[in-house]
Amino acid sequence: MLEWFAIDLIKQAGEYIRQQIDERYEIERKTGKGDLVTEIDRAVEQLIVDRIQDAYPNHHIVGEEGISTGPADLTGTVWFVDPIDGTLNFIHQKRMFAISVAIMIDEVVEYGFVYDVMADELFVARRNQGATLNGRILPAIREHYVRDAFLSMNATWVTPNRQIAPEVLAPIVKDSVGTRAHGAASLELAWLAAGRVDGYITMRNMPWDYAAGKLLVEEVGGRVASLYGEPIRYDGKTSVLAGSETFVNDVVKHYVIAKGATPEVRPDLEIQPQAS
Ligand code: 2AM
Ligand code: CA
Ligand code: CA
Ligand code: CA
Repeated sequence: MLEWFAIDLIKQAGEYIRQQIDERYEIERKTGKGDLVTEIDRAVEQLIVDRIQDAYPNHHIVGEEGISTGPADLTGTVWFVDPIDGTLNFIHQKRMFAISVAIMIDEVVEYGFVYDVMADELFVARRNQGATLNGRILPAIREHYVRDAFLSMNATWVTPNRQIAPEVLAPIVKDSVGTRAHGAASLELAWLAAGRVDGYITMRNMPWDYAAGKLLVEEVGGRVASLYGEPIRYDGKTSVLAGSETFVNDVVKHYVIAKGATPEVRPDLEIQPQAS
């Protein structure tokens, strides 16, 4: 069965990462100083892709580190794979990174898996069937507003950047109970599903970052949208705003729309890409 196959695969990949984490490995820059890839990221993606292709030759895969087997229209069964989500954490902290895998069937995400490799915490969501953490059912998330939310968001988004004016998100940081930057999108969404944070905001995520975590959040009754309240797409870069329905509405209505922010990239503010 697909779910058990995926779990076995992810656990195997996790074991491989734990074996390699203290060894020497190559690190390469992708677009800038905060955007790195290691030999391990690539090896793990390869390991995962090989096993999927072996077991399910007609499935498609979209992987962060370049292994992609189409199709552009996302029909059939498509696996979104981020072999190490939170590469900077992997390199510097040796913890707080995850393997993120989502399975989309005919354009609907049916399964989401986020595996915190060092904590050995596996979050699993199955569409319409809820979410679990290491086999225990996660309860529905509690309602929040910005004023009583404990948030996960990178400080990058309140400095000049090309996605959003800093004045839009700074008041949210100020009004919330507290803001933390955890540096691994899939894990931040999984923690939201587990009630460990109450909101998550990022301005730049790709489907392999959020596809699994989004289903986790939705399966405990939360909502995941763009910062502007639009449905999230799976065909490219997007902002991500996640939390309870009341939290998401509060952000969109009282902070984003109130400031007149629109989903335009601001090339005039281009800076070195950084961890989002
Ligand atoms: P990654 O570690 O797999 O690259 C960092 O705060 C979070 O944003 C991570 O989940 C990171 O995934 C993701 N991210 C998406 N695009 C990024 C980019 N261009 N540079 C750095 N992190 C990025
Ligand atoms: Ca990356
Ligand atoms: Ca990622
Ligand atoms: Ca990655």
